[in-house]
Amino acid sequence: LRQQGADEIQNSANLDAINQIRVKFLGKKGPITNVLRGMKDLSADERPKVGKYANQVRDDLQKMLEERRATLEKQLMNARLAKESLDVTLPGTPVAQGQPHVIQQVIDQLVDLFTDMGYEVAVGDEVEEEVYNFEKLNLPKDHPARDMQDTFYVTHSILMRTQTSPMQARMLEKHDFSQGPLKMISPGKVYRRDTDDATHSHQFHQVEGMVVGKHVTMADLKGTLEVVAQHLFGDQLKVRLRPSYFPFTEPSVEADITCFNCLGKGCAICKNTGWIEVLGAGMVHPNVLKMSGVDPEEYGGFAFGLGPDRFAMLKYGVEDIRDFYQNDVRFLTQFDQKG
Ligand code: FA5
Repeated sequence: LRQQGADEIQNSANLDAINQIRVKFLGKKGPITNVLRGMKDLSADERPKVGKYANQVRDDLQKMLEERRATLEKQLMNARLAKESLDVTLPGTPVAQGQPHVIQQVIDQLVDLFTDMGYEVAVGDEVEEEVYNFEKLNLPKDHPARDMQDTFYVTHSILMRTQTSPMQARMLEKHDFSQGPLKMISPGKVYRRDTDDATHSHQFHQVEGMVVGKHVTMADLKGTLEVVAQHLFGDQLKVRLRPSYFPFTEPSVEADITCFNCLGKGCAICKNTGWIEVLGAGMVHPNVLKMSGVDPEEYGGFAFGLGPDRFAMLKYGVEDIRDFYQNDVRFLTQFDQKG
């Protein structure tokens, strides 16, 4: 019986077979149980001998069953490990990495430049009160210059800001001039009911800049703009100021930079003029200072508003502003900082 059990155990192929063998040999209806049950019919002499032997066979079979079970389990585990093993030497699948949008890259460059020059960065809200977007910038209701910036209204007194200039009024109101001049830039999105075309978008970006203190002059404005242009486009570029009109600056100017493409010689980008218009600026209007509680007799300064979308177009030779807003990764990854 022991030999038969041993053979069957040795040949068992899986855990199910082991269980069946256990039931067959050691179960309630199995031969060993039978022998032990029949002990009462044996003589007192035979009983201990038969009992001892039967117990021995049962223990041996039990031990063999356990050993076989352990072996089979180990084989099973090894097979599973082999199947599930990872080849750590396989090259990985490259994961596409994001990057700042090209316009954000231009804004970041400007913010870095100005913070290096001691400007603070003030970020305003895209949803703005009408008084800050217009009235406090010397643009009373019914002023014809409001037509220059066709506006999306949210309610009758709340609007999507048409420019970052409201931050001029907000910062003038907040600034403590006894602590020194106000030097700030304010980048952000603005909205206008412009019809989209190659150089206009209904949503675009501006970077506002303002310096107000004692003895700030137009020469400071020109010098500052020169630094900006040269930082973005190269050392040879010059800035030219042309008279213009904004209600919140007097005098007002528009700034042109030497065409970075032909360096003033004349090409298609600058329509053969050698110059490209990049921003509006001027000396802060005394009315704007007064309305924000700053004495124009004592303090004065300059402000400018530039369009980083247009800067990015110039810098990278992008011919249509709408390309920036279509989120085509094939277009956007061209401006990968890493590449
Ligand atoms: C203004 O918005 C004034 N707030 C700028 C200013 C600030 C003047 C401080 C004086 C002092 P303007 O409407 O020209 O100005 O816009 C400024 C710049 O924004 C333009 O030079 C241009 O680069 C950009 N811009 C204007 N409209 C659009 C548009 N629809 N799409 C893309 N860029 C635009």
